[in-house]
Amino acid sequence: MSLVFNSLKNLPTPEEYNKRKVALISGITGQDGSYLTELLLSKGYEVHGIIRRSSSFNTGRLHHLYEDQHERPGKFKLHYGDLSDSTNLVYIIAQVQPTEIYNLGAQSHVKVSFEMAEYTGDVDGLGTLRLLDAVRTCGLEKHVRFYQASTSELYGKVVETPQSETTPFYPRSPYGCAKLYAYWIVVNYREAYGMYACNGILFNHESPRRGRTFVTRKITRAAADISLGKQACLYLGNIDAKRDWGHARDYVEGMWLMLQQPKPEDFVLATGETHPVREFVNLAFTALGMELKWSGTGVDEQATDIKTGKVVVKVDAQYFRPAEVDLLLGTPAKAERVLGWKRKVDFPSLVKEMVDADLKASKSMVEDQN
Ligand code: NDP
Ligand code: GDR
Repeated sequence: MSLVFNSLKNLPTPEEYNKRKVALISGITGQDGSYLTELLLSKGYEVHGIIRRSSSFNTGRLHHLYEDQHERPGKFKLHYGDLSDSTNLVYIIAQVQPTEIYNLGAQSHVKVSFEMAEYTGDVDGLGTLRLLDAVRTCGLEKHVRFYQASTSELYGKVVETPQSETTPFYPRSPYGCAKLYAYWIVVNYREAYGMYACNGILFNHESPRRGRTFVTRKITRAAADISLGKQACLYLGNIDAKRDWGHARDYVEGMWLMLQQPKPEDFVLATGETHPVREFVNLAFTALGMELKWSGTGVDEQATDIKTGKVVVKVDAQYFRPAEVDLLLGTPAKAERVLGWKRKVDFPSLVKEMVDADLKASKSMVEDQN
């Protein structure tokens, strides 16, 4: 702990401290972490990320940036750590002395959270508390600006639409419940200790870097593979669920804007549009020159490619969740008014960008195999 006490002795004044631009990101290896790192480096920040030790390679989304850092030494550094390890978090914060912390680290898969409820609560809920307390242990609570990756899953069961900063919460999964704790502990530390801490209540955001088990990426990868004859059929769960889908690159800009304001507040980032999973499926296959005809109902529903007569999508009950969030539709009105935030990518362009990227990747794998 001597590092912490040394860091306290050498602490600059708040003015000196905040002249520096040093960001610490948990969850840097994820979809949002990679886009946020690109944004912050482009703005001249020194960026530090917390990565988990893994027996397999987990820094693929950062590879291009890591290569670059040889050209910009000292601007980008990764530290081994975990949101379940308090001492490690204190050590990293004492070493880095960040001016901004973005807490993106989480077990972020809603369905998995039903199978790993305690772990999800520990990392997504208590992990946020550990990070906030690490800031206080280092004596930085009046210096650091803190962003919490809150989520539209807090709304869960529909109480009202569109969902805004004042809509009551009703989470529907262990993930949603863990994130609810994190949301309130951020509000509490802001009020109790005067910390600059914000919740970004972000609706679903996707990209070609989206994890492969989330529905959008699962669809675009499978559609690309099916169009090339590498896969026969895509199996999905509830295709009637509706989501408000934006592009991750637009949303990380909103995260940064939240930490540049005169006072800390919570903001929704959303598009103001909602679409069923089925519509995403139709658009993805259409982008690849296929046209789907749906038949059957419930778990017997399926889609046939009109041109070939082959069944290319089937509903499979194993992908249904014990409790579902049927409809998400947010309003970005406050973020647009206060932050000047505006999303740039619309829904059809998002689907197209993801399909094109997966088609290209799938084709290059075909060529590799030949
Ligand atoms: P990802 O699942 O792509 O990334 C999650 C990140 O958290 C990964 O870097 C992962 O590391 C890391 N992580 C997981 N467990 C731990 C742990 N125990 N300690 C430290 N790090 C850990 O998520 P996204 O980038 O999509 O989302 C970022 C954040 O925003 C998450 O908190 C998510 O819950 C939240 N969110 C996401 C939305 C979306 O639509 N994408 C919408 C609203 C909120 P590893 O690579 O090693 O697995
Ligand atoms: P979500 O994203 O649960 O909204 O959480 P996901 O893409 O997993 O599901 C969206 C909707 O699609 C339905 N669905 C399927 N989902 C998956 N993953 N796989 C399937 O085969 C499938 N078939 C249908 C789901 O039931 C659901 O209704 C994401 C995560 O990024 C969270 O971390 C984040 O907080 C929220 O978005 C906002």
